[in-house]
Amino acid sequence: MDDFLVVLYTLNLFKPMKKLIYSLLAIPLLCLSCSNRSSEDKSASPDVNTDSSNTANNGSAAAISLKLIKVADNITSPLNVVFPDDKTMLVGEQHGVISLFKDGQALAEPFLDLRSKMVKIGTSYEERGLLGLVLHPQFKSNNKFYVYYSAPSSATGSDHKSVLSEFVSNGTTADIKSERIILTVEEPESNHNGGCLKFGNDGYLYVGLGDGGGAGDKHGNTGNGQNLNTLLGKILRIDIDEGSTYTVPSDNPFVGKNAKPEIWAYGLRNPWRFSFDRKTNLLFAADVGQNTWEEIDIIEKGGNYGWKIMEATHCFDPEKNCNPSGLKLPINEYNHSEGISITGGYVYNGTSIPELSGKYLFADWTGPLFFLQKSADKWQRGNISISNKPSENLKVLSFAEDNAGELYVLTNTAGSPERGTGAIYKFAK
Ligand SMILES: [Ca+2]
Repeated sequence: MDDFLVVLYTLNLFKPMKKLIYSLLAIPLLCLSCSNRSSEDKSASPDVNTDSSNTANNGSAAAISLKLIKVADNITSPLNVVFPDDKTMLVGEQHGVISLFKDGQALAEPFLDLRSKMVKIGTSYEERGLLGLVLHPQFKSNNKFYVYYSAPSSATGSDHKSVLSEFVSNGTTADIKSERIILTVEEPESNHNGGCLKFGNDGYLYVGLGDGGGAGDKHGNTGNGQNLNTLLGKILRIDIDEGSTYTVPSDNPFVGKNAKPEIWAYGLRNPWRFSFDRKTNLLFAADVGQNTWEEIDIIEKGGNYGWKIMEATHCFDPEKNCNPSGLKLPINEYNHSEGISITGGYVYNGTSIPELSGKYLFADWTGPLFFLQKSADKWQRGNISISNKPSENLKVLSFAEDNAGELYVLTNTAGSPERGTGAIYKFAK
């Protein structure tokens, strides 16, 4: 059934048939980060909200119209773009190649080709690959950068392992032999691999991991999200400048407790992109939902973001009368009438689009672009329309932020790492 839905997406027939599918099939939708479902999946009722005062539907904000300026094409699956300086960008694609662009043109030689270290990436639906890329805060002086990719594993019960590694640039390429493996995490399923990497202004590296995959966080008694003795379903905080691999900052919330000390926050399903607001230092994360609800969270030290007890502000397991006490609920959510898989972005801190200033820009993978703005103590959601949309069929894979705080959207026309056309666009007025 999953393949059938992928085909519908590819043929752009999914939206017209969506209502029919909903009415005919009591099955969860296939989406980025929720594939490989089985018939025993739990379906959370969208009507079960444990506490109406905690609803994340806070009204809507007036729409904003923007333009897109193409800054790169001739690529397929851009998941990460980082900016060594104002004239160069590194583009990491899901299939494992990082390219260096100077003044909008890719250099002929790949900056780094990780394919020899990775699992073979599927040609249709695929959640594994080169998922994370970030520059060291002192990249200009030490040339270090970090990647997160899916590597083969022979461990019992593993589909593959997620690998976090450091490499060193020589300016126009990076020697693959410069790899320093920092962390590996066995992944029981092919999906929900997280992979977002960001440095905080504390100098520590924050790493997002999905719940290990399958559906409904099915591994273990409580699922991985709520299990503090696994790194799966967490955001980690580690010091990659100390030790042969890394060390754990002494002020991490679970140091000295019966828990993995690397954990900064937990109860996540598949954080598909998080970012710090440069101005406020708030950490915004998009957590992909299971069957019904997509959510945005503000991640705080030691916070439990609910999965799999809750899907956004709704009971998931148990389906009714779950206990939300102690859980951090999202600041906003939307259901699967508006999209199927959230893609987190950035708070805009650039100068070219004043009306977007201080607003959190994000999207659904199927294309709709949104923003959040704080009004009193609520986060209201508004739509972003694109006046010069290049295609009606753009999957929003990810976002990027340059050194000036301007934002970019990373797209593909097919939603597959080896098919369709990829492109990177800068947002403009
Ligand atoms: Ca949650």
